[in-house]
Amino acid sequence: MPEEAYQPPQVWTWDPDKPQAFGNINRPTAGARFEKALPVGKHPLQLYSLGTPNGVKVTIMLEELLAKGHSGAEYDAWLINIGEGAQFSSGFVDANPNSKIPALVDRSGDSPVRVFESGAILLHLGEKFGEFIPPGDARAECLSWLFWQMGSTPLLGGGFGHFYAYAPVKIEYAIDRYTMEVKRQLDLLDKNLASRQYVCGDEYTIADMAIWPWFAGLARNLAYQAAEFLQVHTYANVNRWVEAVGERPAVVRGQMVNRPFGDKSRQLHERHDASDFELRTQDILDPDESTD
Ligand SMILES: N[C@@H](CCC(=O)N[C@@H](CS)C(=O)NCC(=O)O)C(=O)O
Repeated sequence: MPEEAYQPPQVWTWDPDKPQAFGNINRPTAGARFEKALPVGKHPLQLYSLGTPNGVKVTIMLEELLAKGHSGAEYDAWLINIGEGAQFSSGFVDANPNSKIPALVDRSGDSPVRVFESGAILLHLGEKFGEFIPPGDARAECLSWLFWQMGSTPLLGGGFGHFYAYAPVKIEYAIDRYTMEVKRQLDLLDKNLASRQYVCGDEYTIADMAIWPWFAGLARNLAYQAAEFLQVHTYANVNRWVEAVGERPAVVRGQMVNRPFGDKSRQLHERHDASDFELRTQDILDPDESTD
């Protein structure tokens, strides 16, 4: 391995002028950077999010609950543009002190309850409506895969995706390290899905909703344009599951919510009513530019 030029100093200091992907928003401190309240709509659930894999998990769950007839799952979805730093407003930090989407405020009770971390939001909603978390022994399997996702995909996104697609320099050591881990994750999922229809068994659960957006992104070459590099097509069971889950109408709708990029007919920046999917997509609201 070539000798590295960089030698870490005794004490790290932040240099905001160093080239860094997402350098305009990243700082080594937490907390609000400006005063701004969050908007509040008419529904019991208020979601503050963006259509990234972590955001999409929750909109899929809400659309699945509504498809099952749970009117209490009606929600207002507000767009949080993380590229512009909207996650650092005082209102958002009140909803999620970690300043990352998604954040949910459940206003169905006497006082608002904030829930942050997508896994916690899926659990909160699953328990609240008694759906998509199987009872008995299967519950432990479901929660195990849910928490597997929480622990594993930061290595996919923050590790592999960052160094393969975003870092200003291509570092072979970092790309090798995280590629090895992502291919291991793909192989693990593929082996797991060899004997079951869904991640936890033959029932579709919150674990599928958590894991699917990340691995569907890889399989469909939407995440980091790395499908060929990772040879994702060779994981046949993963691809079969990606297709099956992706055909669910709630999954199709969930991916449209809070999505400010891609095909305009698939972009629903804010969602306040079921009719918005037909009436308020960007190709209708902003017809002048037909694509991106
Ligand atoms: N573990 C968190 C991860 C959330 C997360 O990383 N969100 C990203 C977008 S996918 C974000 O908001 N990033 C903004 C930032 O880091 O400033 C979860 O599952 O909710």
